[in-house]
Amino acid sequence: MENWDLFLAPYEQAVEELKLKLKNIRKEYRTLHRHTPIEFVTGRVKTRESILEKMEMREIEPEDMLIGVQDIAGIRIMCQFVEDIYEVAELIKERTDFKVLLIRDYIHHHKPSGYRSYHMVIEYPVQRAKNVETVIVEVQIRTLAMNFWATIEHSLNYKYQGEYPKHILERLERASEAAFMLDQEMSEIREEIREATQFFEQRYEDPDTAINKGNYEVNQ
Ligand code: 0O2
Ligand code: 0O2
Repeated sequence: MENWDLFLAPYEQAVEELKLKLKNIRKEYRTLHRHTPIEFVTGRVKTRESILEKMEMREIEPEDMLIGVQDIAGIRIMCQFVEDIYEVAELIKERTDFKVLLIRDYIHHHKPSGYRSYHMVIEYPVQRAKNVETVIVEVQIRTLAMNFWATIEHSLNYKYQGEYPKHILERLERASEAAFMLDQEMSEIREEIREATQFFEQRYEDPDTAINKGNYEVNQ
């Protein structure tokens, strides 16, 4: 690769644009006083070093880089509830500004590590100064509990490089199940949580209508 900055530029642009578009979905739901399936969005572009490291680890030849490393651009969408993940996935499938290439559902089929998340690989056209460059972006959709587990496991992985001692592996498995159970418990009471969130958001934005006119009952 001769010029990495030039190569990575459309990926940077794709991440910025997608973050903005997804954050606007959140805004739209909030304006309508509806429960938003998107809690928050983050994004990153892999560094040159990280791309080369992944290629070396997986023995990917330079000419296969674009097929072998599908997460050069990565978007992560965090949701409150598991049900929200599938709602966001539907919103993404219906969009006309990009195309979904493949889906990996690590929620129904979690990874042996205990990793749970819903991955979509999309093809996103980036309008450059004089041409359109279509880039591949990996979108990970997960609950806050799944994100908590994955973040901790990812940090530990730096130390152990996947070769966990038995006691840590067991704890990680147990923690993954605990996170899954937490999601299930939260799903059971999600209607109540949604109503409470909407009430407080409305009170914050519009104190007169929410409190003085007793709007607390409206969403029930
Ligand atoms: P807000 O108003 O906080 O919602 P940048 O690359 O700096 O231009 P950004 O979006 O600032 O882009 O950074 P990044 O790292 O991609 O995304 C971080 C966003 O995720 C920030 O939101 C954080 O507030 C939000 N975030 C991170 N962790 C949490 C969390 O645990 N809970 C919640 N609710 N949000 C979190 P913004 O974009 O600054 O906007
Ligand atoms: P980063 O920047 O560190 O997040 P394959 O495994 O071949 O089926 P591939 O290409 O690895 O497919 O894609 P996969 O597994 O669908 O998604 C890769 C990304 O998912 C990883 O990116 C992680 O972000 C996340 N991920 C997958 N498995 C795990 C896991 O066991 N633990 C954690 N914490 N995250 C996981 P990278 O490459 O690690 O990049």
